[in-house]
Amino acid sequence: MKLLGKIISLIRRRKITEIDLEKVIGKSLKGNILSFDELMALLNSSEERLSKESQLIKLDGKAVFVGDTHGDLDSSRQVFEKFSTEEYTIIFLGDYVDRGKQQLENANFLLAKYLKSNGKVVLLRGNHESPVVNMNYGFMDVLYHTYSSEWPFLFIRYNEIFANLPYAAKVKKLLAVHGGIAEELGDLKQIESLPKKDMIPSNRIAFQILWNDPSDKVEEFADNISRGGDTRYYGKKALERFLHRNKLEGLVRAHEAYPDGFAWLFKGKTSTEGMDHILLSIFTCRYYGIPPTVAVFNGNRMEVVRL
Ligand SMILES: [Mn+2]
Repeated sequence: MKLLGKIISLIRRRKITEIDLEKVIGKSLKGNILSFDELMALLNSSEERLSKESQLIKLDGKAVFVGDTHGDLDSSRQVFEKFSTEEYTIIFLGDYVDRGKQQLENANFLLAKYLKSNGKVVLLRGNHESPVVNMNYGFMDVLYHTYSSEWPFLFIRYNEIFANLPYAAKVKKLLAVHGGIAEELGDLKQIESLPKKDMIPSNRIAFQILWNDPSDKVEEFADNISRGGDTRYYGKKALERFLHRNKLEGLVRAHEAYPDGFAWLFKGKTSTEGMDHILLSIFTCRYYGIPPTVAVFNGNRMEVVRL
């Protein structure tokens, strides 16, 4: 009966939504752990908002693109110190948990900033925002060591929230995703109709958007030998065709830590100043021995900036 009572109490707490976002942000920045009820309120409120987001966020104006942060709270904090949400929409390209030192703090900080921001903070989904990945690369362990017997419930709950994160953002003629384009993806409308709450994810297009890598050794698509599974490489021809069909000019993605913190791939013309390639890869986590880097788009010009 004791266990049943506990389960009922946990289920009831799925309804708590009253939250002090400043307190969550302050605690996260100090590395303090949120109480179970604070955390439930944060996750419940996040789910309520995220479940209503389109899978493809459409934006105009200035934007900052932030690559993988993987528990690097310092980088996430620095982004907000350097770039104001009054001027920019800040688009995080996924992979908030696993690997780094402050995974819980980073995820909670970003969710709170998202809730506070009225659309000026966008959190896209990465391949690590899925239980099949974050049970193996650190996040589940962090929950286990932080929340004692409540950890399995929280592990599911976080992943329920992650499964509501959108897959793509469009800023003028640029598209932003975590990994890249997918083999069966022709039209942007297919992104808009991707299922929400797809935890694994089981949808093939969603899966490849999160996992695929660009390669200049491939023209169209090929097996991604470095990642395996059903992941693919995509080449310049495939990307050009996709961009052209959707009246786009470039792709901004993360997912790979290039030595400089960024890489330009696939030479080609765009109307964006500073952009003579059609793909920009960006990475923002300092734990890979690379300089954490973001991409700043002022509406006409793209610039790569180190944090
Ligand atoms: Mn990734």
